[in-house]
Amino acid sequence: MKAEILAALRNKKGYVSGQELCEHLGVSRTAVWKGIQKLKSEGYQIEAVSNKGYCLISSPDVVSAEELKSIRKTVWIGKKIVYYDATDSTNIQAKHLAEEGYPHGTYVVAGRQEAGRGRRGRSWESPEHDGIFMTLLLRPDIRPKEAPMLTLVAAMAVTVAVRTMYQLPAEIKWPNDIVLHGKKICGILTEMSAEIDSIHYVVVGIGINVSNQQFQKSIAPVATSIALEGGRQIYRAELIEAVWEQFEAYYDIFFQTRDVSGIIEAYNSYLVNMDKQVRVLDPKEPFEGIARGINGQGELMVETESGVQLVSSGEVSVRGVYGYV
Ligand code: BT5
Repeated sequence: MKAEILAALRNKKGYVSGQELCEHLGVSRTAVWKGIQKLKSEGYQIEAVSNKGYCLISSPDVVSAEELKSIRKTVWIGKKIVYYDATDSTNIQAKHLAEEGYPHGTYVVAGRQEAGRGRRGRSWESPEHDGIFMTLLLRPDIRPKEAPMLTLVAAMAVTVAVRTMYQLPAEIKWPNDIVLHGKKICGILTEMSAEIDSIHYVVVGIGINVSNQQFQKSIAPVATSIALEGGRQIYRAELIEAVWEQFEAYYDIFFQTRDVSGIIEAYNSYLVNMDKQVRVLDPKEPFEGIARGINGQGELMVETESGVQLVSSGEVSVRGVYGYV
């Protein structure tokens, strides 16, 4: 009910009469009034004027399923949204939901994570209210070797959403970090359940530092948040919606060819490593070279003395020769 009232208030500029709300939602005036009181108690500023009705003046920075549903503009992402105030990891929860049969496009979002995860057993700092912690469940008809490219699709979505909403120069550090002014604001963790040639499901986890003012000592030199880099008043729900809208757009392009050939140019234009000397932390053997952008398979092309090496994502990290980027 709250989500429907919110959506109705948002869809109409100016006032919506109580009568209109009752008819639109098919409920009594008392039910509408109760819904409005509940929203007010959660921090929504709603003005009520006799003979005119209700008007939404401002929304608090809440992330709840109701809030997200009321601003949803996506086509297939978020038909089902599962919200937790706190959970271990949204990737873990998304995998449980996948096993229970939840559909393609479902996403999980949490107020905080108690065991937020990075790649290769690393952890993701996930303090309450300061960040976005969410995971999208996909059941794509693609081959397992194509799934890591979804990390690149997600990186494009976050980068473009942050640039558009806050006019900040977000860049991509291949394959799974988004950086602002050289420090990390976002990490992406893509995991899948698959057989040799078919995928059961993929989960794409995205963590974004939104209003963090500080970080634990160990990551402070390389981590930052949108607020610390000058982002205006941030409503996490709006940013979540913007990321998913962009994700749908880039996913469509990806899905047409089952590769990232359609986004190479845009991706490379945001690539922080482009034409820079990088150190590739390959678990087998680290090496250095100059990053020359991605190819259609999402591999980073690194020019070395012995020729161009193609680095596939997954486990590998890339560093600047003098630091993090
Ligand atoms: C990542 O791994 O960057 C992937 C992070 C994905 C997090 C999301 S949150 C929603 C979903 N649910 C999860 O449980 N995970 C996903 P990796 O490239 O391995 O980087 C991890 C490293 O980043 C850590 O070892 C730290 O050095 C650093 N780090 C940890 N927390 C950070 C933070 N909040 N901001 C910036 N850097 C951080």
